[in-house]
Amino acid sequence: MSLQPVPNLKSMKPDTGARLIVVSNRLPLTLKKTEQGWDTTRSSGGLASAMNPLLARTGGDWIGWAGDSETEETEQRQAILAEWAETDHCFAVNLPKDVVEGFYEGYANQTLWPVFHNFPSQLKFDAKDWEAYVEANRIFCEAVVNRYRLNDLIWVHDYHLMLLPQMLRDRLPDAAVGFFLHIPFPSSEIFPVLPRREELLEGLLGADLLAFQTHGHLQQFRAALLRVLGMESKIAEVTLGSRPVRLEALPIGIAPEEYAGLLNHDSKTSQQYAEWVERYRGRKVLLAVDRLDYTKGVPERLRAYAHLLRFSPELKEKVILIQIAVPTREGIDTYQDLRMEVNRLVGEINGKLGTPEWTPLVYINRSIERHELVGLYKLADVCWVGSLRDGLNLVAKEYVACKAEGDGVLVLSEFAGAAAEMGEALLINPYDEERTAATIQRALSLDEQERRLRMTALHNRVLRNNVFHWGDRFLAALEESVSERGRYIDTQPQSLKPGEVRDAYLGASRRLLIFDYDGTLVPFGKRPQQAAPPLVVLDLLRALASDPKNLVALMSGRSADNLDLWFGEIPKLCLVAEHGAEIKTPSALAWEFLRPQPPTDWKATVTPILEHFVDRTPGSFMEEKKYALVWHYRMAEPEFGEWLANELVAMLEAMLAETELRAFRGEKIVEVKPVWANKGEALERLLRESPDSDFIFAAGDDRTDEELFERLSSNAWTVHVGAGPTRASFVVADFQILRRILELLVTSEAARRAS
Ligand code: ADQ
Repeated sequence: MSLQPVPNLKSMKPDTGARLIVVSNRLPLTLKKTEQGWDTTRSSGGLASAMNPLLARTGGDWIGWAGDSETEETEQRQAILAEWAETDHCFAVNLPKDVVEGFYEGYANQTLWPVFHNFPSQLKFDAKDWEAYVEANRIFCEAVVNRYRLNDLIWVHDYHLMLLPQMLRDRLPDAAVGFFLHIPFPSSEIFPVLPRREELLEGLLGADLLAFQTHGHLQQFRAALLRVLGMESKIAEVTLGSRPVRLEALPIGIAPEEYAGLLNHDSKTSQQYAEWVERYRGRKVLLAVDRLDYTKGVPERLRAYAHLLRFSPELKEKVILIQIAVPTREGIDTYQDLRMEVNRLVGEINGKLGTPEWTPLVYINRSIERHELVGLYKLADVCWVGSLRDGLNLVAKEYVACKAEGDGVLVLSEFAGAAAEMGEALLINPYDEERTAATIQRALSLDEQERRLRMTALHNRVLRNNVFHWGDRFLAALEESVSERGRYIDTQPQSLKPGEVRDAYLGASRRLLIFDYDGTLVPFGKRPQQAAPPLVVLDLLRALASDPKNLVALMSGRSADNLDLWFGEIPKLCLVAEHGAEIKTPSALAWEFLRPQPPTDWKATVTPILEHFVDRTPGSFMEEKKYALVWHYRMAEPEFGEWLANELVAMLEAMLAETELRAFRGEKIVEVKPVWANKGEALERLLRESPDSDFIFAAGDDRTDEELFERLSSNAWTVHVGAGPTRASFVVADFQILRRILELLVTSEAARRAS
């Protein structure tokens, strides 16, 4: 059997000649055992609907499970699988029966599916299912590795295969691996309930690109990274050592030509359509098409429909709802319960509200042919998508694609990902049956002009953002992310060589030296006040600052009072307090604010939150600075401290989103301060103070120093103290090595003068 061809095939294979390998749990073809032997059917569901036409156009291999486990290997079965490989480039992965049960029906569909759709109450977990999930991912990995050729692009799909990206990274370190999540990503409140959540996130981070259906899902993913792994990320990127993981929101599309082709050139579709027009003449048709899954809101829709009929007697015999419900995951109890509930509601509606001439609800509990589906889309006056939660929902787009004349109304749940880009639909909250009924009533009576305006805008957008456009964007983002790897490799910091820095120092005529204090010149004390400078540090700073060629700045998160107390006596030393909020230059007598003093009334709101965290965390405490509040947890139990710090930052981020304040993680601290109070800003001021420096040296150990390193040019000597990722050009292992190098600079200069 070959896949349905797509008209006007245009190869979108990248010019590099790279092949595409698509990996998903199910292939677009399913093996079914019948009484006559093995047979091939089309797989149902959104992933197959979307990827089929895309892959037909791009070319490439598809690796997936055939939907049936090998119980007895027959010649006929072998022959079918060989034909799939030959004709359709579909390569079946063999999953043993017990692995399928634990992996597919178990962890994927009874643990991940409910949690990812925000239904934690439906979660079931068995550690054996998890093992099967790991094993299934391993079998998929083996299959990909066997087919992989250098430069291939590997595109992994969906929640069944969340461990696969990292498994592939381990086996094929240079491979380009992209991952697309078809379902939503849950809120950061719900994600942590997931057993084995760390492994899942780590598995995903093996990819070069992680793409989601909406920005909302992407943000939830970032929040989960922060909360569960303590990893910070940028809006569009997570950095892992030398490799970036690009993050994208790419709502999936459909292949509109497929629908236009059936509507305009297929006789079976026209015949079927004509038959239905005749059958439902004089009645308005509402249409709903779903897999029979509890996330799709079928009972909620039926109850809303019953409400509509009860309270709108004028609709009697004038309206009909056609509900198509494809059976799915029938081996799972929850789905059987749902099926019974829906059957009961169908009976009740038709029994209680119908008349001898009128069956208000037509319920079709099977998969229907494509030409029938397209005929129904064309026929329907209203398409009613009522998902309680949905990654995107293709039915919404398919319906709109069939409305080229601008007729018809889309009623769409605000909890479907599609709502983020289909604003002209009438949006509903499917949990509110009464208002949903009112919206359906409105949809049925919307005046023609408004109807056309809304549908035309939707239709044009569905044509534009089609599945090919989506595929292009995904593959382009994947290639871009892979090419960015070089950027990180080139900038891997080198170990700072004392001889080289000494030569540059001696050769310079004007020098600017910037040092962080805690963790850079001295080790951390248990409490901030215990890290007073030893004599050797004071002498070192004094010697460096006294050199007429130098401007030396101590740039710290500490308060101005604290810096004055410890370093105020050193002549010509420039001090920068609170990460750059205040500065005291050698030429000035007093401290200067880098920005006009901001209001500090926010402290009254943030203080009780930090106090609550102090209360919960033995050994932690709060520090108040002029511009900032800091929660220190250096003395708390390390894992508990990290865990709470993630929670605190996630909580504060949401709370401070609209303000100029941000919550920052530092070395065992969470600090709330204005976003502008950073070392990068203070640097501008120092460069004005010493404009013609031909030697710039900056050393620091934590995230606040990274802002400084980022702003300095590549000619500067940027030095990170300690382990961990950094943007600095050089690293030293600890504060002692840095001090020794600085001493070398001082003694070398003195020796040169003496000679
Ligand atoms: P699904 O949960 O399967 O997909 P959806 O996006 O609605 O949900 O796709 C269903 C597909 O099945 C559609 O293409 C539809 O035409 C087809 N279909 C439905 N009922 C049918 C029937 N009775 N007969 C024949 N075909 C039928 C997952 C996510 C979605 C996401 C898609 C794609 O859950 O949120 O939109 O992947 O990314």
